[in-house]
Amino acid sequence: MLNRRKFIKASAFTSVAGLVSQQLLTNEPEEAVLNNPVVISTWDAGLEANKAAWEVLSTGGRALDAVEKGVMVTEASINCCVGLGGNPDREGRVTLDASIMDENYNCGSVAFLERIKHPISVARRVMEKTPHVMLVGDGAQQFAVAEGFPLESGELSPDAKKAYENWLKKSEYKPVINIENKGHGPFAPQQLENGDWNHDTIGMVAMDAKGNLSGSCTTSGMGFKMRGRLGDSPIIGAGLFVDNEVGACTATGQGEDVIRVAGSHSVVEAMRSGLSPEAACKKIIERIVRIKKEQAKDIQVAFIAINKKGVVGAYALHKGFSYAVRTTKGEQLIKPKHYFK
Ligand code: SD4
Repeated sequence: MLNRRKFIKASAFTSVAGLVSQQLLTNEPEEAVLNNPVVISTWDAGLEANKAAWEVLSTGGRALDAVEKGVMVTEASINCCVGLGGNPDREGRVTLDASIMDENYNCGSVAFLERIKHPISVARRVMEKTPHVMLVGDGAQQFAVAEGFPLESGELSPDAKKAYENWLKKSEYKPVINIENKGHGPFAPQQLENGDWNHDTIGMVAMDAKGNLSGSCTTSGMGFKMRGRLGDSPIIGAGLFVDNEVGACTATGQGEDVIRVAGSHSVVEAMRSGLSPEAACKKIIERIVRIKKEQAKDIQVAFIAINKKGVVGAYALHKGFSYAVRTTKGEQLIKPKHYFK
C-alpha cells in the first residue's frame, strides 16, 4: 500500500547493510511520501545511526526508543566528533548538549554536560524522571551519575587533542561551513584525504509503525566555542521539535542562527500551515538569509523534517549537507536542495 505522489526510484535504495557509497548519494525527490515506519537523520553518519533506529522501528518498537538508540551509535563512535570524541571548547574541555522529544509533547534536555558518554540517554531520563525539561552543567552531571551513568575520564580523543593544539596556535573562533562532515576541521587533513569524515552533531526524527513521531539531537557543539556556550541542539523548539499532530524537525549547523528563528518549531509550524517538509525547511532557511543578509554566505544551517503522512524533506543554506533516510525500501543518503547555488 504505497501512498506516494512521487516515487523514490527503487534503484536509489539499497538493502546492503553498511554500504556507504556514491551510488547512495542522490538528489532529493521533490516529494516522497513514504510508508511508516521511517527514520531520517543528519549528515553521512546518519546511515549508521539509522540502522540502530531501524532495528527498533522494524520490529514494531516506539519511535522514541528508535531515536535514542540511533544517535547513541554516533555518540559512542570513536571516529566521531558528536560525543566525548568531539572538539573541545576553547579551554580544552568537551561539553555536550542533547535533547529528546516524544509523541506526547514530553521533552528533556541536557546542556554543558561533561564526561558522560550518552547525553541523549540523560536527556531522556530528565524527561521521564524529573519535573523539569532541562538540566545543565554540574547539575546535569550530578543527575547523570545518580542515575548510574559512569563518569568518563574527560581526556580528549587523539584527533581532538591534535585539533585543539593546532587551534591554540591562532586561538581564533571561526566555524567552517560543513565542518560537521569533515572531521575535526581543517586540523585533520589526513582524515579528509582518507575520506574519514566526521561531524559534531546528529539530529534524528522518526515515525513508528503506529504513526507516532519522536526526535533526538546530540552534539559536542561548535569546536573551540567559548566556555559555557550552548547551541541550538539542547533547546526544544530550536534544534528539535516534535508535534505529533503535524510533524517533526531537527536542525544542524550554526546554532545561534537556528535559535534566533526558533528553527525546528518554525519548520513544524510551516508544515502545520500546509507546506511540505521540504518547503517548510526552505521557508525557514530563507528567513535566516533575510535576517543574516551577507553573513548568510559564511554559515551553514540545515533542517530535516517529516510530516504526519511520512513525507520527508530537507533544505540547507549551502551545498555539502546530506541526510540519511531509512524505510522498508532500504537506506539512502540524500543531498537536499540548498539556497546558495
Ligand atoms: C551547535 N548546531 O552547537 C550545533 C552544531 C552543529 O553540525 O549542528 N554542527 O550549534
